Amino acid sequence: MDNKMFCFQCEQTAGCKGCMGSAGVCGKKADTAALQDQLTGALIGLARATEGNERLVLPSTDKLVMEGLFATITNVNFDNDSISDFIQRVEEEKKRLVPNCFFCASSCGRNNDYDMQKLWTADEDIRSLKSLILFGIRGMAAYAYHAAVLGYFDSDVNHFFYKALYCVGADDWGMEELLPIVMEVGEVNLKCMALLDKANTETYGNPVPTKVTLTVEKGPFIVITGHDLYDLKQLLEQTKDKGINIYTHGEMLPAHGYPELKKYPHLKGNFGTAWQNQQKEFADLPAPILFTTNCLMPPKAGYADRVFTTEVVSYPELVHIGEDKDFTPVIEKALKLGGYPEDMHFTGSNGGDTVMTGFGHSAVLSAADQVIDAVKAGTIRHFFLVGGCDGTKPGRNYYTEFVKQTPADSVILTLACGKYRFNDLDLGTVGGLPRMMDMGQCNDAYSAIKVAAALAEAFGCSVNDLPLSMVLSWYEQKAVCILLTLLHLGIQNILLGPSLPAFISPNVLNFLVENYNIAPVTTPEEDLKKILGMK
Ligand code: SF4
Ligand code: SF3
Repeated sequence: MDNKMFCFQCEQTAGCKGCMGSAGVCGKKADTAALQDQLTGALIGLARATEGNERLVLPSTDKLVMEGLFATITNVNFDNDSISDFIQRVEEEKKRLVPNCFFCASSCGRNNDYDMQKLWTADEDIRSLKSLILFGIRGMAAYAYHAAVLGYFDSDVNHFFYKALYCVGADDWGMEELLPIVMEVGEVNLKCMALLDKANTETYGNPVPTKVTLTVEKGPFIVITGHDLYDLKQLLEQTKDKGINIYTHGEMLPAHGYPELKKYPHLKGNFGTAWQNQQKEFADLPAPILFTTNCLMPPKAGYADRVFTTEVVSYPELVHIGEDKDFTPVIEKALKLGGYPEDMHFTGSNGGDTVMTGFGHSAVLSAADQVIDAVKAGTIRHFFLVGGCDGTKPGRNYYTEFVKQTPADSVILTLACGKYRFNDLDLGTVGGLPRMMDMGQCNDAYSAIKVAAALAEAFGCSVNDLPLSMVLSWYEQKAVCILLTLLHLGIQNILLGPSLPAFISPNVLNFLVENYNIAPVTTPEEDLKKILGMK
């Protein structure tokens, strides 16, 4: 194969090694991959230029860094023009920070952009640790961005982006120097997720348990997908009293639980299953689809004229909604397409026609006494956190089977888009609580952490001693920063699937196994036997 590109940042990377041909498995072309590398190298140059110039760093500099990192996440931005524009903005910002470097006759190279080839061809352990840092901060940048659009910032989080980028570009750093930075990604991401949780709950209220229909009513409608609640809010406002209904898709589903969003009567339900089914599910949709973040797959010609992007999401030829958030083109498209002539009854992956969401930390902890009593009485024997991303690999059926096979005296906490494999199952109740509770988007891993910490406190033990097991699925880079946060918190015995990241070298894996007992998933039967026999 012609090595035109190198990218191994997501779970579906070619041959579990790396996408190296003329396009990646996700559809990212080699020239786009090269531009994304150039953008990352420019961001490292910018981070270098902030050294000693901290007082010149503006909120707009921080925002640019977040956007630049966010734009390189899997399934976000496939548009060369848009990425070139980011590169130019980063170069201009660098020029503002270190103007003299651009006219220096004998450049010292200290503020140069970084050549990412050096990273991809580095010693495998160094490449592995730097990948954990880089992919982790890409995921974290998305969370910081969602908080920032709601007016929430954390200077520690913002500063860390520069520090981490600087480390990625440090060619003389060894494992001893890089390992602490890897763990720091997890630590700072905890702060970042706390910030986003604060931003979301202070702006839209604490989520409440909510039943969401999968039926799409007749008449014009818009499907909105991705993670950005601010975009949903603007869309709900702009479609008020226009006879247009709004349906969530993918990671937007948990929006139904937020009081300030669910109050809109035209926020009707959820359309579709997990992101990897979009090319099939959008094919005949008589409605526009608005992408606010990942996961965007290259749209098929049959429906591309109905797909709109906003924020840092971009795809050549698609209409992009800019910062003014004027959704008129989306609204006009919805009215023109007209929706279904009659109500359409869709079902989830297992035939269910509704799903539940809204079990954030506030809702779960308000039932803390009930939970503790049920555990003490032996009514609840075990908690499983089955969370993370979805993807195309057939092996991901593991998660459906795992959930189906969990015993009736256990509780399933879930989050992120992997839950579409089982969230329409009716698992009944235990100890007066629903057996399955959807805590929200991937960033709501923060809720799971809060609940686990509260249970540990109530039982006077560590999280590792709770009857709680984490069975995680990963796909893109947000999963990387969440995993690092769990490791930072000292959480052990995590089961990770459907396969381990290609960027984890054997030595780094050994470190993770020895210190955290992290293990790949095997079969639901074996893993359940191991877990329930273990505690
Ligand atoms: Fe391949 Fe994933 Fe990179 Fe896309 S994001 S090119 S699928 S490794
Ligand atoms: Fe899903 Fe793409 Fe990761 Fe936010 S939306 S979890 S895969």
